[in-house]
Amino acid sequence: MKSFLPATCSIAMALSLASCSVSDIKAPEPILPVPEQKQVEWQKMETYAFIHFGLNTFNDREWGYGDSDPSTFNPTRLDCEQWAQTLVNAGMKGVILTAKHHDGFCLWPFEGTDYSIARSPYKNGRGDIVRELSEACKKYGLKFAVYLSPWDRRQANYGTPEYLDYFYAQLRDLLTNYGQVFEVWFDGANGGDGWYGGTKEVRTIDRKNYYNYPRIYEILDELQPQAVIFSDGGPGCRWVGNEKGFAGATNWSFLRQGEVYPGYDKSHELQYGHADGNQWVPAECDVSIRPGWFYHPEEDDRVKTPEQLLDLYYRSVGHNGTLLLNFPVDRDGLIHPTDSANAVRFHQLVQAELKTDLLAGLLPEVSNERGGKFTASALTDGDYDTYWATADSVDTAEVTFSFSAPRRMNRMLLQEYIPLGQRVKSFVVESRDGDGTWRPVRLNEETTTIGYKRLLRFETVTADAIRVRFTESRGSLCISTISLYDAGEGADLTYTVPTEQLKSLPFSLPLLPEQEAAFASDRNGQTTLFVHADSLLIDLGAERTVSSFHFLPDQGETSRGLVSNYELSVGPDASRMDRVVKSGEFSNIRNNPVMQSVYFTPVTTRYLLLKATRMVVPGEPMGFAEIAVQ
Ligand code: FUL
Repeated sequence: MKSFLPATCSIAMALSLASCSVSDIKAPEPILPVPEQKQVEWQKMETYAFIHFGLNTFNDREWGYGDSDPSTFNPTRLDCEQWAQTLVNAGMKGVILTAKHHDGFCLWPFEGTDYSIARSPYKNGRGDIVRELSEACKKYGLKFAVYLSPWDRRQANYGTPEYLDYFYAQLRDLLTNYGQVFEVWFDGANGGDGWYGGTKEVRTIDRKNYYNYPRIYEILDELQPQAVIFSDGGPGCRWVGNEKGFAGATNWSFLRQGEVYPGYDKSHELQYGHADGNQWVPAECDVSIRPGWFYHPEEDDRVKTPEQLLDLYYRSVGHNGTLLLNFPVDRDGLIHPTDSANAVRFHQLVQAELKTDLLAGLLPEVSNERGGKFTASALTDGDYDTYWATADSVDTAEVTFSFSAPRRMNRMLLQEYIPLGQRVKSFVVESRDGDGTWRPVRLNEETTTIGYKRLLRFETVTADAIRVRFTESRGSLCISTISLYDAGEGADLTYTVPTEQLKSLPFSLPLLPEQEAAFASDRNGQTTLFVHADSLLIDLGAERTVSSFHFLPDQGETSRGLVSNYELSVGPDASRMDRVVKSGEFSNIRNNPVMQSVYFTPVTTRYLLLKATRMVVPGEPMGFAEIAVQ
């Protein structure tokens, strides 16, 4: 181990080191923006759960229109302790409950409406699921939080200033009567149409200004100052720009203040943050364990596998974000056994892969050290709040760990000390061969930002030394932790999401060139058929009895050609497609372009016609990665 002089000691002091005590050496100055303490605490939670539950659960909907009858809400075995226990076993540190989703139905007996649990058969109208879950959380040591949809498709006065009083009253009720919450979740979605007191119309609001967010922040600061506020652009934490559960490998915890609001048209930027941002707004990666956010029985065999969840963990928590994993509670009022088993197994996999830190307690050799308590030993002491820092003028450095004998390794964990800002812009990890040559480890993503936590999966190497070269930073380095693991045999597997195995009756698309039409039936989700018209004709070749239509939207990074509202018709020949079997919306397709299904009363027909009555982006061709008729 080389010895380095603390950079802040003058040469004169160095001559008599005794006069330069540990406490003389000051911490680096923060580099703005920096997090509030509550944002640091929030980030340390790493994984927490979402629960989507409500009238939608019983009406097979993703976005209730606001007209489902409260008497359909009838979970007969509901047990919030089962939820809490499952979540603890899955390693979750907290849970966010959809107290009210877009349909306006309240899971607590809010007095301002008759559209609540008080009007349901559940506990004869005396139930309160917000209370039941908040109490179960206390019992099982979970933090609790609420989702309250600003959009309300039930309320007659939605869109007027009076609705805001109603919304603020809901917020006050939730934040006054159910104990502390760690987060408040404001959904940016606003599809426009709804029941709205029976008017059944489209209402557009100014998504940036209508809700008067500054007023909402005041209410929150008054009632629950410790809560982190989620919305597309923060201010407490931000949406990651997708509902697939991952952030970019390059991920800054900053946004340019005031630029991002619900409906921001460059939401793909949110995966990466704004490198030049001036506000600390870290990313939260939300994803459902099933394709939909609410429970649908036909998704019972499409629950994400433990391996898929593990992959998401590396790309969310391991990409400087948090993982918000949704559990669609089922119609009994329980977390479904498959979801529970997969989530618990996922947690076990994380623990198994990152079990034994090969660097624990090792003292690395560093090319620069600030000195004082900011020494290299802080990197491996297991304490996030101690960190190794370089001198003020030093923004590149090397950290080398040597082993007495070669070791197998394939995972690395790095953490910056974020109370002083996010600094690292690029780094390289290299291992040393038996012949003394340094080679970069092989991985399939860039090594740029670190932030609160960065996890790397790299091809297994057996090496007698490993080093990290920090090659670019916004200032001196402040690194809290470096850990190294051998995730075991099979750790080199690259986890890919299997293409959906969709069964279908044979069909052809008579009005389209054969080669392009094939994209919709090649069972390769990466190829998409684009139809430059507002309808798609499907020919089953002969009369068949059918009862459902399915399609996977375009799966590109920004999905194109998303159909938002549709009409599905059948008819005896292609020129007489006049019997509409179903019409409706593909709820939430913009943010979550998963498989879409339309079920209808069985009908015998040779042709089906899907008409797009509204596109998410008007004027785009309709996109179909896969189609199936059953
Ligand atoms: C979206 C909503 O529209 C979905 O229904 C779901 O609640 C998801 C978490 O956020 O924007």
